[in-house]
Amino acid sequence: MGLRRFTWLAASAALAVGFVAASGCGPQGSGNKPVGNAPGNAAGTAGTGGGAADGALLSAAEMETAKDIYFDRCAGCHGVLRKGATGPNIEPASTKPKGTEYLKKIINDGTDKGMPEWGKSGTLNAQDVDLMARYIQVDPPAPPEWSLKDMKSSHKVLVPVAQRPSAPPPGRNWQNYFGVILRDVGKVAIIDGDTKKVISIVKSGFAVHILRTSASGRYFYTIGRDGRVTLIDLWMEKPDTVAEVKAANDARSIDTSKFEGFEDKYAIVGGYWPPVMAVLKGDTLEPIRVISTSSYEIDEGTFVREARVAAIVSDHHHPTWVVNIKEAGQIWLVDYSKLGDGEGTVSIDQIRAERFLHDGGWDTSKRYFLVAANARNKVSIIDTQSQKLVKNLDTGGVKPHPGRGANLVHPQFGPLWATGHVGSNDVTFIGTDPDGHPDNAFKVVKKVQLPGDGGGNLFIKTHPNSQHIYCDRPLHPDVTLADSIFVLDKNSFEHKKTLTIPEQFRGHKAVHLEFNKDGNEIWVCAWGKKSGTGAILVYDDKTLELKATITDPELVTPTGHFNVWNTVKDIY
Ligand code: DHE
Repeated sequence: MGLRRFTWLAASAALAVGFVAASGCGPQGSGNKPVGNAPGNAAGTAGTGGGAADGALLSAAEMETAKDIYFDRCAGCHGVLRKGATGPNIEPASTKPKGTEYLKKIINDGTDKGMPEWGKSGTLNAQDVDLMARYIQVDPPAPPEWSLKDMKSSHKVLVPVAQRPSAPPPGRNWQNYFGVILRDVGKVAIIDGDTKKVISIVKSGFAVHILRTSASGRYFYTIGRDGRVTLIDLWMEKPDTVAEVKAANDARSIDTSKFEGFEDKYAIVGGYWPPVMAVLKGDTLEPIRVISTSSYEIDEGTFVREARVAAIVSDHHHPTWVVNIKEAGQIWLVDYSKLGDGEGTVSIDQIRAERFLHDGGWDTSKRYFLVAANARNKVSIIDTQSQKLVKNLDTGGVKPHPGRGANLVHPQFGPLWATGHVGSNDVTFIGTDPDGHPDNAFKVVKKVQLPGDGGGNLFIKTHPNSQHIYCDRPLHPDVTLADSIFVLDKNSFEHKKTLTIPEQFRGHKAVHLEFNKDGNEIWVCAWGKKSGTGAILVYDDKTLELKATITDPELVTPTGHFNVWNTVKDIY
């Protein structure tokens, strides 16, 4: 399964193997010590783990492979400790009663609730599927920690601030650059949105998840699934990495300080493992503060070690970051105004919201933040001015997944924010203007269905200059839906057109949507396999016709793309 991104604790691996060695079961002398109970052994005599329900064994080598596959493919939804979040709890107590054959079927075929079809899609082969079905019946090994000291020792400034350009590249509309994630090759492409030319390919962390910009727009920050952050300077003639740091072992989110007076000063990384917020200096990535997010969940007050950081957004009106603590169900407003060089104070206001927070974005006014608690079918809405929860709103769909959502001003309903769903074909529109449209505020004012059964939607996007709302469906098992984009009319909400991707990219997933700076082009990633190249498809927002296809031998597995201007201003 490729390189190991996660250096698991030798001690934990040894422990896992040691448990079996102590239990004295399984084939011996092969050099690969078995993990799990041999048939006939009383399962669970040491801990809840052991072998699979039907006694299948994992050798030490299989254990290593399985840990890497689990980290790459499963941990995001189920958690490294397997207690569940977007996906269900898959600790041995839940998985063992189901048995290996049943688990293989789920891993191979996926489910209509959003579990990908890992086997059918060709991502995992039959051997891997079998291995993972057995692995999730064994106790999860302890994942490694990552301290501020570790972060500091991984930190590198490749181009000192004084040696960087003092002005933007002449003659370039750099605020219309796009940063494109090339997921499986650990790179990011910088594309000039005007010329549609790839101007730079920059190395990044493993399977970069998102890009965000500094408040000035000059820097792109990338966050890899391995917690590696790279800082890309867009003022260079050929944009390149100027600093890097590994801020966690597993991460998904990053943002920067956008409040007046703090532009480009700080970046904040959200760790999945360890579950932390790490604050970095904005122009060098020097780590200056780390704060654990392990906490007590809001349902019953149980301590959650793996309380991970999901979405982070930067408040434009206050010196705060809005940090979503997934498993705890809390939204933290983190005030960085007194942090200084890391020695000062960070104050945190904790808002009880809903468990399993995932992704979300601002309303048009940037006062309200709306985030999906996807495993609860809810959107939590907070007011960043009063620092209070407004509502946990049932979306009426299954597993809301907005990305950052889509904002529009409807002639009848006023300002609305919209989300699609992974588990159903609903697109839900929520009123966000309590002053101007109090009757609609924070209610579902409209729900429309995308064509065809099932969900599979991940991202939804619009722009103030556009009359359209665009929805992808990359997780839909039907390839003809997964490679299409669905366009809704902003006023009537009607499904206006389905954009099909060009013939040579059929079967690629059409994923993630982003407008150019002027809001007259919508860009879509055609996400194929690592063995081939993908593309960026540019559609004209007025005519809904394909306007350009950006290809390049290096454009492999594009999964997300971010326009500088729209990311700085949080336009979506
Ligand atoms: Fe994402 C956003 C987590 C799978 C592409 N994804 C996010 C955010 C989180 C998250 C918490 C919000 C970040 C923010 O705003 O600060 N994503 C996760 C997962 O835990 C999950 C379900 C499983 C995993 O192991 O990572 C997951 N995500 C995926 C994918 O499979 C996608 C399609 C491709 C990939 O990277 O593997 C994918 N996620 C994205 C993208 C965004 C994102 C492109 C940014 C959306 C935006 O417009 O801002």
